[in-house]
Amino acid sequence: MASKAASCIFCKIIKGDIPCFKLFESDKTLAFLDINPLSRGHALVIPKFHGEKLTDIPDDHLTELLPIAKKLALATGAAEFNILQNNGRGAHQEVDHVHFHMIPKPNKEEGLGISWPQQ
Ligand code: DGP
Repeated sequence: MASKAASCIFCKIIKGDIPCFKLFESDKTLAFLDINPLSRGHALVIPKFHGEKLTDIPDDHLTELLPIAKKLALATGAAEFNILQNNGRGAHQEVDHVHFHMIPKPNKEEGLGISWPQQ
């Protein structure tokens, strides 16, 4: 697992070796904007613990992920959004480090009034 973590793009983002637009950070969790967004505000929430699939991550490294995804969804003001978490190539996982997508759907009338929370 250690050698895979060394070449993992999200581990490099966690270490600061690759830049990202950071939305939230704690000792166990990082959230940042997706480089290839499906909508404005498309965010990724990841555990700092490296694991390819959800089943590889200890429970105590998972506890913040959904609350942070929820907080980011609320911060976008989007009335509708998707939370996605892919495991394995057949399930459309491209990056082998567990991540939750938070993908807002723009509000039909108001657009997406994003005001990101401070850390
Ligand atoms: P998935 O198919 O669930 O593994 O989605 C991986 C997502 O990761 C995809 O939407 C694009 C995003 N991504 C890949 N590389 C980078 C990167 O270097 N920076 C950021 N911010 N996002 C990335």
